[in-house]
Amino acid sequence: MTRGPPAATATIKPVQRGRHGRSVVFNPSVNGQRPQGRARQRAYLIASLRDGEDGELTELRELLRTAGVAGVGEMVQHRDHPHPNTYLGAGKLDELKAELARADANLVACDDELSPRQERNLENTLGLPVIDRTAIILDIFASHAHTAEGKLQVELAQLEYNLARMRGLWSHLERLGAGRIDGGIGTRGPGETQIETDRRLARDRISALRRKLARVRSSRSVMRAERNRAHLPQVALAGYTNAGKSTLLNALTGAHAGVGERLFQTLDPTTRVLRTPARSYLVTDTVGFIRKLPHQLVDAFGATLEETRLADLILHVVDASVPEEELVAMTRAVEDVLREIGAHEIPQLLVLSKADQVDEERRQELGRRHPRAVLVSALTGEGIEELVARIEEEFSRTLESVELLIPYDEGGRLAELHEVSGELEREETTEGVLIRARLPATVAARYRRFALSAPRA
Ligand SMILES: Nc1nc2c(ncn2[C@@H]2O[C@H](COP(=O)(O)OP(=O)(O)OP(=O)(O)O)[C@@H](O)[C@H]2O)c(=O)[nH]1
Ligand SMILES: [Mg+2]
Repeated sequence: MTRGPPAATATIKPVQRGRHGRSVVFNPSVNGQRPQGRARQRAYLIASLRDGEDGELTELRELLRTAGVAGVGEMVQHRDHPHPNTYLGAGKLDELKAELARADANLVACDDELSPRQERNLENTLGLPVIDRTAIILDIFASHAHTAEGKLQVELAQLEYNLARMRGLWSHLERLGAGRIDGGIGTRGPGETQIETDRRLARDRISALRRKLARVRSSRSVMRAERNRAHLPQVALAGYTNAGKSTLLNALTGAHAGVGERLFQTLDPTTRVLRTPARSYLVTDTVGFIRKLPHQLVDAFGATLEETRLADLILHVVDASVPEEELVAMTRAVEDVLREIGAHEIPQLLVLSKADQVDEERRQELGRRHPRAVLVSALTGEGIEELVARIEEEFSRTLESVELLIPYDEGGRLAELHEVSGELEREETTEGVLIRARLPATVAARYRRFALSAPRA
């Protein structure tokens, strides 16, 4: 086991966890190989749900599987709110304790983010390490981060999560008088406690990470500025994790974005060009969303999510092979994150994916419930043409007639305009090339400084 008995765990955990942005709870793979046979980490899943909430902890199980941890049992308590001190009620905890032994669990996984106090009390009561949903998601992100920016973002999110835990732990230890280093010259009086030192180190590291991220990002915003110069309409794929976004990007653009059956396969944005007879588009695939997405991640991934915020059109991809109730819940979770990052006013197209997994009856139901949506299968190609047509339609609806005067020393603009408008009229004048074209509104706006006259509808 990676952690000591609960009493000791409380004192060493924050220091252990914070080190390289990786938690010590999981060790899902060795050289990419997952352990065979009896799983090393056998988690018992717990959740406090409100009446009427789905009692199946499928998603938590899936998150654990992605992190390389087996689920060996689950227990749900229905109550209005989780217990503020122990998450589950006292009676339920007794029941759980017996179950843990029976199921031979060596870890307890909670479907919500726990307060440091809840976590500590649970560990003390149950005698096993307890991890919460946030720690699991952070761990998955840590093992899926590949680029420098991705790694920095995850480390920042993990440190912030741990810092909150240290604070909780610190007040706890202060009360016990355990945090103070006694004896020795210079340590008496109002000296720093160990936990204060750890917190200060964590804060320093957080500041250093923020500075590094800013540097990495400024080079990425340069890349984005270059893309913007191409003046192509920007389309972003957004959706729940595992919805099929990367597969769809590949089907639309012939790209080779990474696809995986596990959650949070994609963390870094991938942008590819989609060429249609009318014009070209930039399509960006980025990190998937999930219910109760840790706010530390939303903060840390702010710049990555900006790709979505800057889009002209969002393709909201949702897995159509799941029951309607789940589909609605996932759609809502995505809407929530889009609102949180300020992308909720961008026009959206609902894309129902994995059509090959949907039977005739469900197709009709989907048609009734989501009449504006496009049903596609990236696997069989079904609906892809229609989706491209719908993307064209979205931009065509906003076409504006523009007259632009492109000075001769801005000749590069002409090629761009051809790419973005398909057909255009051009006339050489003494001041430059006069262009008459019809452009999508968002694109026209980017050429405003070359405009001869106000746009006409
Ligand atoms: N049957 C079927 N499976 C699909 C289809 N599209 C994607 N999948 C599968 O769904 C799983 C998730 O696909 P991804 O494209 O990685 O999903 P994603 O939305 O990019 O996921 P994250 O990057 O984790 O957010 C993979 O196992 C795909 O093979 C489809 O049209 N039909
Ligand atoms: Mg993906």
